[in-house]
Amino acid sequence: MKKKITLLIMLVIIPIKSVSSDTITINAYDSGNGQITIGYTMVSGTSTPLTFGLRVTLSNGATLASPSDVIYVDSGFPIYIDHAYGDPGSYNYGIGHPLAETGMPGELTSGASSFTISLGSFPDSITVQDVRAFSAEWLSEEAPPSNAMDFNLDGKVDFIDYSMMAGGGQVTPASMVNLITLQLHDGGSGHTEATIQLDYIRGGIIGTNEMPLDTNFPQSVHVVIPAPCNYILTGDLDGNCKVDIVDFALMATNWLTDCDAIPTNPVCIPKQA
Ligand SMILES: [Ca+2]
Ligand SMILES: [Ca+2]
Repeated sequence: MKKKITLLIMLVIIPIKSVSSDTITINAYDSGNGQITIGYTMVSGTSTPLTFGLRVTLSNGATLASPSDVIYVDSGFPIYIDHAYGDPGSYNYGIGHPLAETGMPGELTSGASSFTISLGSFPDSITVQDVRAFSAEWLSEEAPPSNAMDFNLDGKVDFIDYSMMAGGGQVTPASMVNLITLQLHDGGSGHTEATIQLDYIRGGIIGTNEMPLDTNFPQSVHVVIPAPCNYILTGDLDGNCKVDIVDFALMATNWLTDCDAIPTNPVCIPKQA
């Protein structure tokens, strides 16, 4: 940690450009069965994305019913700052949750038509203790330089500081077809327009150059949401009336998870009384 703090002090001293010329395009599409898949492509510049703060709004009453509607997240972006906000001591590196309440800190706990995708990538040199120390100050606002985690001295601790901590040679892919896939639920019309914008509270999209990336927001994607299945079918985990590879993938995602042993694992959702 001491070595890193030295590095961070150096980063603060180095003048930072006010505008990034690096541009990322977000590619969102209807991937079938009421699912939306979000990927990206760097279209200019030399940096690649380090963190994402994406606000998603669903029209026609469509929702994410629960956090388990995260079908897939790329393993290269396992850090979810919002999960750590409430109790940094409980932070589990790589086990947090990528969905957050829009406009407030914390993990998404129930169905929502508006939510934030909050995720990022760290190099292996950043430890759990480093993340906890940073998370304890997440969104703090103090006059600089009183907060040691406000690395760019702008008076608040956010994704800019987060990316500065995570900088130093981190490399992420220049494009990714599937960054995250979400299962949407119908609000009654059989389809929704999913509008994606930057979530500025969570810093928008920060590049490995420690600067916000320019992007193609807002954008929307039309997603067809099939009617729910009216049959009980053992093994149909996504409830689409079919047992197929998607259900198998859902089971594989939680393979060997033991909720009795680790009840704080976010995939362990308590049954309603
Ligand atoms: Ca700051
Ligand atoms: Ca199924």
